[in-house]
Amino acid sequence: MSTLFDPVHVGAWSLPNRSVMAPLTRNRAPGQVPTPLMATYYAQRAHPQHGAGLIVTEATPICPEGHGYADTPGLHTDEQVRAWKTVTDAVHAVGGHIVVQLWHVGRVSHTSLQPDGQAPVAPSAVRANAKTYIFTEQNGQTVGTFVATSEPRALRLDELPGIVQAYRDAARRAIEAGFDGIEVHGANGYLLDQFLRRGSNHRTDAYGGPIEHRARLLLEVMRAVCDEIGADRVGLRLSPVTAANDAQDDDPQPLFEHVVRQLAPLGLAYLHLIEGQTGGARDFQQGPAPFDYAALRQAYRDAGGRAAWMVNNGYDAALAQQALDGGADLVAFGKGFIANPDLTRRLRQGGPFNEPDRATFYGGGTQSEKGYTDYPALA
Ligand code: 8OZ
Repeated sequence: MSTLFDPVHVGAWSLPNRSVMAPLTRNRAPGQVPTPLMATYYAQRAHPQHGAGLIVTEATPICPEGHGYADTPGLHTDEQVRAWKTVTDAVHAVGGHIVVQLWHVGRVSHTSLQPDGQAPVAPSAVRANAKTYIFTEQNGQTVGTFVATSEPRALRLDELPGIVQAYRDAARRAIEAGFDGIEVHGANGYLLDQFLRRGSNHRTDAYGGPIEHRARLLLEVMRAVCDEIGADRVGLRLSPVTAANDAQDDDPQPLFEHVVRQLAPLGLAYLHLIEGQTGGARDFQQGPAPFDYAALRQAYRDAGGRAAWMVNNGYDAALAQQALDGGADLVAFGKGFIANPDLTRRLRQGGPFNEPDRATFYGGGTQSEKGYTDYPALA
């Protein structure tokens, strides 16, 4: 039987343990460029025994239109590539592994964050009943506020190859920036998830309607990035039942089983499943029945899929061991890694755990170490 603390081969990587730092948006990259403090933050969490066996970065937009929140770091300019290189160098210097999560927010954005104040792009012109995070000037001070997302415009059919190309370009830049690979963000109601689900995809062309059509863009993106950097350096995050960002589908089981069956021949490094409501109830349900994650994995394995199976959402040491005993390969921890740079060591010895400070999850002063790099490791 494997434990969280045993090494594992995943795709192209030999990971020292099975504990993964989940992708975590922190809004600490002014001008959309990674900072030296971000290098410190990730390196603190990269120790092969005490920290994460694999780090997945915060969600990182692949193009200017892919941004939907203030001060998130992109991967679409040379300056961003150079800045990310200092992050990956710092992580590799301590023996860590790091992949970048490639993100396009689609309709979960605000005109003030879009090039020339344009409407955000989406499968269909349907506004998300969701909030996004922007900075505004109030009395000479910059204040972060949550605001309603803007009305999007539907992407034209002839624009979709450009979206696929943007993912491909970002995958290439990820390797230039020194990342060990990428994770495609297919979860939480962002662009690729918007195409998957009936609530946000009302298209009548080859990218809307039946499951096979709604899954087309995601699958084209996955094939493109695998072709660009090798499937053994590529993961994908999915959230079959989340309601995050107004994600809605009335029958997710056949939808996601179709997706994983189609992914099976690609030879991905890992599949990353958010179980239940992102950051909330693990038994959250959409559709006619509780989602059957075991059936999803079986559908993938039956189709010949060999990727490592990563699980996430509300895990502690006991639940993680249960998941590994049940056939999962990797467990991702979010809030635990915000507050504990040496979370893996603490899980192994049963604590103690620093408590995360919610007030500093987002923003919190781009140059400030508070709630970011000042959580102590055990002596
Ligand atoms: C929290 C705040 C902003 C963005 C996700 C990228 O839910 C996010 C996100 C989370 O995947």
